[in-house]
Amino acid sequence: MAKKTVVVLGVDGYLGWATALHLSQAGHDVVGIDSLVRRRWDRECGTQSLIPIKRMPQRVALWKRLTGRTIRWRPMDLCDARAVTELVQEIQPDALIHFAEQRSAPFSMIDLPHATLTQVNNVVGTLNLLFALRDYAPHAHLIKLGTMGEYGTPNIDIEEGFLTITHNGRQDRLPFPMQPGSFYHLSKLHDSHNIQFACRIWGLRATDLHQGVVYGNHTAEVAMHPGLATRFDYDAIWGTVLNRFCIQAALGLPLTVYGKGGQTRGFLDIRDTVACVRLALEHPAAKGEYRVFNQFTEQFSVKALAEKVIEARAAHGLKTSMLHLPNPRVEREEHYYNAKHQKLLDLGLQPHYLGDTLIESVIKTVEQHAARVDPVELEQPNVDWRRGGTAAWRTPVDNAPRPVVLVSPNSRPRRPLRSADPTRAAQRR
Ligand code: NAD
Ligand code: USQ
Repeated sequence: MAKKTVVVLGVDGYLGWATALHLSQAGHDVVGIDSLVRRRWDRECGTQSLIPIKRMPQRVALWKRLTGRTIRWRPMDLCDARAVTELVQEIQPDALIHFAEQRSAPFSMIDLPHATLTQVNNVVGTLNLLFALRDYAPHAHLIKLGTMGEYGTPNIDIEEGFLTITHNGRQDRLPFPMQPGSFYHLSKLHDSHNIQFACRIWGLRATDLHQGVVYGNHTAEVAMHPGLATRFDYDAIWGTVLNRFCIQAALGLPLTVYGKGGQTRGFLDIRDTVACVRLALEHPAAKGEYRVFNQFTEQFSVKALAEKVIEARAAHGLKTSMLHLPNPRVEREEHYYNAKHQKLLDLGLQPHYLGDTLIESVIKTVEQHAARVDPVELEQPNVDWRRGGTAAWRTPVDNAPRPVVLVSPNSRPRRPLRSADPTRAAQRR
């Protein structure tokens, strides 16, 4: 495979960092871009990665020391049109992998400013890229991280981006009908429309990876050294569901299933995320082509996921419970779900399916960092789709303990814990 010059946008994030390492290790020349805004949003929300992550200059220096490979790190905001244009003009990339967005559905539902921030950051950043590509690198391949959540949960099979429809005796292949479930998911759909339009009118080439929910924290490269760790979110705003369940299980807390738990989603291991991106990179879209790959390997209901975690723990004689909380989101809790995901398999993806070993390895990682856990984050959701953020979503100004907002009739009030308490965490295990 010929070496490519690849710009990874969002390189400081959970998936961007792991992908940059994977592509660098595969011999590609990687330029890493990030505005570090996610670290600022963490400070605003009072959240942090469970696993400590180094600063970008330290991470790339360590990678160089361990492997001799260079990742060219550049701090940059994708919403700065001039900077994006200059970058594309100067680097002349073969491909750009675009992870650099606000990616939390709850964050986008806190209030009007957060919905606006999400859509402006995501849509404007992507538009800046599209115009820079039109003017300075029209042959470059844009690989954009979209989301399975763009489709919603229709009562028909979900295809990979397009659906052939016969209507009044005529037939056409049209974009699959979309029903996103948050202002964040809507921002991804707006991006998809803009990218598809740019491919059609300017002849750009793009792959929209409609990715499911990612779990896990190890890839071959990340595992080389603790200083190469990628971030791992577990809180109620940024933490994704399986990562949260593993942390709750590790601390002996109940697994927080929202509503009935029949909500079904596509899931994948982070090792498959980096493999899928590499497959898309090494098999580019044609000129003028906008293609969609559904990027997940298995589908589960939230309740089935919780049961898997409970079983994995039971195998070690540990009892874990499940707590059904009133659903803070407006989403179907029992529905049909059958999403196609063939195209990446056809390109050679060899999936890592979810098993007890993975759950146990995540739980082991959690145990190593248990002292950093803020249990309040694991108890109750702090953003409601109907009412927005509760008083508990942001960092308290005086750094006093945050009140625990109780929304479940089954749970008893707990003493609020603001900062990590190693003794209590150890007692829970
Ligand atoms: P993340 O928050 O860990 O990383 C995103 C990175 O992008 C952060 O480092 C942030 O600072 C940066 N960023 C955001 N806006 C920027 C801007 N305007 N300019 C420059 N940098 C900016 O998120 P993640 O979990 O790594 O997700 C990456 C992408 O994958 C997102 O687009 C997300 O929508 C998509 N995705 C993630 C998941 C998942 O389960 N994590 C699933 C499906 C899709
Ligand atoms: N859920 C629970 N309990 C929890 C947390 C979540 O039951 O403690 C449920 C939610 O109600 C939802 C499902 O789990 O039905 C998934 O929630 P999530 O927070 O894991 O994922 P989501 O908000 O959909 O967002 C994540 C990423 C986002 C990405 C998306 C892929 O944060 O960037 O786009 O997964 S997808 O879900 O396919 O759209």
